[in-house]
Amino acid sequence: MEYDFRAIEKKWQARWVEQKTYRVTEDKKKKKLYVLNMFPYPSGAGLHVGHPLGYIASDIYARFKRLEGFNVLNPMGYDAYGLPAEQYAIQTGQHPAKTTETNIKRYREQLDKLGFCFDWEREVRTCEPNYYKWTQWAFMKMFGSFYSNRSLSATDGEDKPKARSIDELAEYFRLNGTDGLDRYGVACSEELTFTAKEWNSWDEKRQQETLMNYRIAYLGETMVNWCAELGTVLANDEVVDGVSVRGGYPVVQKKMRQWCLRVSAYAQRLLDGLNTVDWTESLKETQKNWIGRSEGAEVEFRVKDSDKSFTIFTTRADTMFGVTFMVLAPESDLVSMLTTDNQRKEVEDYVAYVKKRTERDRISDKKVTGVFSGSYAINPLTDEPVPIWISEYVLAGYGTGAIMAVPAHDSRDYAFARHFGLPVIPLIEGADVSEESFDAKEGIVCNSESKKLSLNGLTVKDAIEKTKQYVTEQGLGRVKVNFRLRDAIFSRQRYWGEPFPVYYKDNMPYMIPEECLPLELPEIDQYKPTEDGQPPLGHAKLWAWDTKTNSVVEKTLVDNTTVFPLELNTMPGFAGSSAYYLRYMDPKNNNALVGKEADEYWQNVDLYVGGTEHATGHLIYSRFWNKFLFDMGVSCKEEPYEKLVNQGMIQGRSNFVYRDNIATAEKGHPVFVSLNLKKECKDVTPIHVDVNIVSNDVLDIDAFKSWRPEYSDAEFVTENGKYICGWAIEKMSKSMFNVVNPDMIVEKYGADTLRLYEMFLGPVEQSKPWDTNGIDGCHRFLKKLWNLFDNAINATGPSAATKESLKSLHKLIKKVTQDIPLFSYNTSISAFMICVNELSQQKCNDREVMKTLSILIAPFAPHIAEELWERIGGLGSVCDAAWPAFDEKYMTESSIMMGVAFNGKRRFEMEFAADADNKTIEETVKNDERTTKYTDGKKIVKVIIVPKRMVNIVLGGL
Ligand code: ANZ
Repeated sequence: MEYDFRAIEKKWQARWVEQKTYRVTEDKKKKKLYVLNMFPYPSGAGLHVGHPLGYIASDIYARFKRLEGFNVLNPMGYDAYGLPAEQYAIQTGQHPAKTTETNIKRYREQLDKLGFCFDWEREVRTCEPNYYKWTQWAFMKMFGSFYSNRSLSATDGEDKPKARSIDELAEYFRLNGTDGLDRYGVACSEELTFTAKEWNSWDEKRQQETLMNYRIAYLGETMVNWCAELGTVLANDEVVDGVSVRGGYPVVQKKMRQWCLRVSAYAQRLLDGLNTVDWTESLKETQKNWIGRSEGAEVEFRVKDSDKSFTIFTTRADTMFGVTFMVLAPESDLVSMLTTDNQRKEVEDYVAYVKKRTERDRISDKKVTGVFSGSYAINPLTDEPVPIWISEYVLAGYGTGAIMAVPAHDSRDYAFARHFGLPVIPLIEGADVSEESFDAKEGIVCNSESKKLSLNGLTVKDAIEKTKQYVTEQGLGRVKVNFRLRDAIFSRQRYWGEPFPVYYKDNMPYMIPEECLPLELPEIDQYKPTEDGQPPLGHAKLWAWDTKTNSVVEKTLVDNTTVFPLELNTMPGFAGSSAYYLRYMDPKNNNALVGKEADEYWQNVDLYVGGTEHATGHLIYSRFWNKFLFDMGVSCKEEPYEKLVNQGMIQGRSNFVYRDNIATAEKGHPVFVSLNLKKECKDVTPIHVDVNIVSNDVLDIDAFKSWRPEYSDAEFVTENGKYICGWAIEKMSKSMFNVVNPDMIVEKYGADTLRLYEMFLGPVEQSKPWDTNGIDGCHRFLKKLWNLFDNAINATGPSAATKESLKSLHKLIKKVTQDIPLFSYNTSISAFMICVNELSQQKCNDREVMKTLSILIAPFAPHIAEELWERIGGLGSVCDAAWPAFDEKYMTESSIMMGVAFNGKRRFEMEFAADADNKTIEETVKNDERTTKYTDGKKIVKVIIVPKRMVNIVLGGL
């Protein structure tokens, strides 16, 4: 029988649906295992062969674990909100829901063809109300919470850093104001001080505004790239040189009130959690850098001839003797406070210049800019005045937005001092102060002595400690840990995202009642911002909240007494992807994001597979989100993803044709020369050709002509009748015409071949080029496997596995069982190829061997495995079989073959027991008839035995 992969794959895909083979329920009798792929954004282009790489890798693992007896959850869904659908809507008027639906359908068809073991009953789509209800719900809980290191109720004794109800904080303010609050480590945007009396005298609005400073989801003033002409906020990469990429309109930095999430409160826990998960070191390092923990000190500097002072953050308190100027961030409130009248004009011009620069420009640009404020600060250790400057290299959002500058030991300060002619005081003995030699962490401190403190002779480390201690004792400052991790801006001026469950009363936000969730995204007729610069939801007619009926009503009814305007921003892309793994555990639950039972059973994700592009954004936000839900008692594990594997990228293998420009000009029509002829041409231009009309680097000329009609009259100079294309490895992209669609491969070779081949290309984590040319090898292997079974099925009479066959099989069991947990699939596949070759040579037709073989191949090539399993007499689905155990006894050799040589000439072979000793071997050889023949009466002088290989008999004379 032929290997008819098309019929087989169709049959089993239908059978799996019909029999609900991949449906999974919480089964307490079995151990759980949760495998998760980063869910896709369903783009219009569909899947290319690079996309399924991770899905195949995790599918193999999921199937393997199921065979090992685990109850495996392997769900799939769609990250369905996003910009491309919205942009398409702006261009064409097509509702993004429609585009998204069409794209999802296409994805699903493509995914279904690849034979994944997804439980589609658990599918989630982030744009569906019954899903985003829980995104809105979590946001509401964050609004209702603050974060502190300890509980504020003294009797409680609870001591854990976590999110707590904002009511607890309001109650504290009622009783104490902010008095004593610093003992609890309460996270906030700004340190506030007020008394209980003040708090109690404030109206609701003032109290609400104050609480906003502490909420985990809060409205905060943040800097955005504002483009007045486009009426919208732009992302950093939409702005170049102070103008919008689209339209070239001016963009300025503007403070805007936006929803933010206090991710920074969780910085330490996000850092600590990395010690408990099984991720690669490089990924952990990326996260650590992003979180950016930095231990230092905050020190107060007085302003000369003034009662004002300001605080700076430094990690090098030891360098205070080398301070020759101070620098403020241009956005800092200190700027207007410290600028003298003489300098005001110059400072204002400078601040206006910086407003046009994005933070990215400011960090990456090496240009030195700045302006003197006119004021001086007093160095608290030397009592000497130093000038206060303003410069964009100090960022407003980090530390205190003000620094002490030590040009001898910091390269940015050095560049600044050189540019503006400020002094440089070296502080390390023998250190050469130049731009290249700032790293003085190992040196001995000098030039650091005053009446107050002496650091001379100390190491840098000791000097830092001594200074910190002095500063703290003298009340000049305090030890401070800073994190680079910022709060996340959570508002987007877009349509296609989750609406906020928020209405505004007297300009303050209020949540709609929890039982009214979800608040559904309203219909609008235009997807652009409004004329007056409101986000697209400004176009919605039915978008106001009636507090009497608790329902959405016409905007015209807003009276600001019972009917209020609803929030016009929507949530960003990462909102829906932050807790989706929890929803898969219990996707249909209408009463909770995830029910207790499901959560306690599935716990968290055992294996998470996805791309490195999510190493910071998604993985930070979703870990934060999960920790918050953990604090709320919703998720039972602090860390959502135990093990994480990043699959590599599949690069494209592009093909080229070569235009001979001279011949083209001479003949008046395009002339293309084959690859190996091009060296004879003086002037050739390589032109990308669609890889789908090239096979084994041979061009389908007719297909090329119809693909590019402008070349329909072209002449092709071939080699042996073939036009050979050149090739190169490039990014897989439409513009390089090297995108390989998996549908075509499936059509031609079948999904099992595609699955095997993607894994055979190389280690899962590595990036590697796609090369369709190699796929035949994998396909041939499956045919060979098929034939092996075919022979066994057609064989008549009883059969028993030979020792060799059992050895081949058990070698394979051992290899595959070891390789799969290491994601070393390419080596597993090589082992399969070797084993199938051996079994074919051995003419093995033992049914038990075949049965085991079909179980082993099932994770990799599930369709053919099912078919073979059924044909060989397996019961039910091969998915429910048990993974075979390998037995060492089949692998040890019971006997060995050794060559027998006479005077170095190999004459014949003999079999010995594997454990035979040299004496037995020598005796057996001597007694063999053939030995008598080859000795031919000569004397045996010596017998040399090379263990397990050779017996050499040295003969003497007669
Ligand atoms: C004096 C000094 C001397 C510094 C020296 C460094 C080296 P990390 O490790 O990233 O926390 N700094 C503080 N706030 C800043 C801001 N808002 N924008 C730009 N720079 C800022 O870096 C902390 C150091 O970066 C601080 O220590 C401060 O410069 C600077 F030899 O103070 B340092």
